[in-house]
Amino acid sequence: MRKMIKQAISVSIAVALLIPSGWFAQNAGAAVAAADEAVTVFHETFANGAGVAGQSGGAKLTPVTGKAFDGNDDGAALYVSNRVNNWDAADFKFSGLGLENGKTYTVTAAVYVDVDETVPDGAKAALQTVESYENYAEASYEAGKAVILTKEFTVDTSKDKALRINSNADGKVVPYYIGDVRITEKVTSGGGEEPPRDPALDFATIAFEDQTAGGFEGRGGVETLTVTDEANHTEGGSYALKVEGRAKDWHGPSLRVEKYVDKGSEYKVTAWVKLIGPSSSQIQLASQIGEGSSANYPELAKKAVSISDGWVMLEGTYRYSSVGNEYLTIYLQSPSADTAFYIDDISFEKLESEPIEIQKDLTPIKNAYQNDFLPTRHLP
Ligand SMILES: [Ca+2]
Ligand SMILES: [Ca+2]
Repeated sequence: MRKMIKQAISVSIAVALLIPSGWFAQNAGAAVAAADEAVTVFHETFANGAGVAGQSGGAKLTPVTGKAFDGNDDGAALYVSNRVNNWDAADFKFSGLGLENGKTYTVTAAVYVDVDETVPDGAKAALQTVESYENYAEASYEAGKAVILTKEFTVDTSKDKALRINSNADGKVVPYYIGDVRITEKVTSGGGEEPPRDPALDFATIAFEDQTAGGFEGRGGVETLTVTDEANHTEGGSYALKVEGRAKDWHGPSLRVEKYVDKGSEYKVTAWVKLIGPSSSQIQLASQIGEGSSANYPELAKKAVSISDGWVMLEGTYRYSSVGNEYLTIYLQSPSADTAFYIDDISFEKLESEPIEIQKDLTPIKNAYQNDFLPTRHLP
C-alpha cells in the first residue's frame, strides 16, 4: 500500500494538473475529485475576509470584493501584493485547514492577475507544501486571466506545516488574487466502500408540548432536566425544558442527531433559550462529532444573555462531513457552571441550498480531462 501511494505521488508530480481557466467556470458545480468519493474538508471563498490565510515573507494580504473571475463567481478574493521574493505569498497552516498527518488531500485554488499588470516571461502561479517545497504545481500567469492550481498531496508534518500559494521565481513581483481554495479528501483511499447509511429522518421541532424531554439528556449526567410550564416559547404552547443543576461549563442538555443527518450535508440548528440565573451569563450552542479523544466540538452559536432578555434565539450551521462513527449531538452549555436556563423550539434543518459534497461514481479527473493535461516541470 505504501509503495502504491508513493508511485501515485510520483506520477502526480511528473504530470501536473494544469487545467485551462475556462474549465473551472464550466464545471463550477462539479466536485473536483481524484477518487470515487471526495469530501470537502476545507473551503475558503474569502467572503468573510482572509480566514486562516497567513502572511509569508513580506507580502501584504488584503481581502477584496468585486473581483469576479473564472472560479471566483462571488468576487470575494484575497489580494497578495507588496511582493519582492517568490515566497512573499499566502500560507495556509495545516492546523488551520484541519488537515491530518498522513492523510491524502486534493487542493484546488483559483488565482488571478489584474489585466493591467506586467507579467514577466516565464512567470507562473505556484503552490506547494512548506517547508519541503514538495507537492508542487504551477500554471502560467496571464494578465486578466484566471488560472486553476490543483494538486493531490499527502500531509507529512515531519516535513511540512502549511500549504503555500505563491509564484515561481520569474513571477516573484507579480501581485495576484486568490479567489477560492477548496480541499477535498479521498475517503475510500484505504480501500473498500463505506457501509451505506439509511437516509436521514425528518426532524420534528422539539417544543416539549408532549411533556417529554424530546430525547434531551444531561450531558454530564448530573443536570436536572424538567419539562415545565414555568416558561414557553412555542406559539399556542405551554411547556419548555428547564435546565438546572449544572456543575461544569460543559454540562447542559444534549440531543443525539446522527439519524437526522445525511453525511456531507449542511444543517441549520436553532434553539430558543431563556436565562433563569444568574442575572447575566453566556450560553453556547454546539455540536459534538464522535466520542473519545477524536471527538470534535464545533461551536454553532453563542450569545451573552440577561434574564431581562426573555427568550433569545441561538442559531448556527454546520456541514457534517463526518458522522463521528454514528455519534452526533447538538447541545447547549455555558462557561459559568451556575447558569440555569430554559430551552424550547429546537429545530434541526437540512439546508438544500448547497450541493451535497459527497459524490459517488465520479469519473476520476485525470481520466475525464486527460487531453487537457500538459506536461510541466517541477522544482527539485
Ligand atoms: Ca471567492
Ligand atoms: Ca414549548
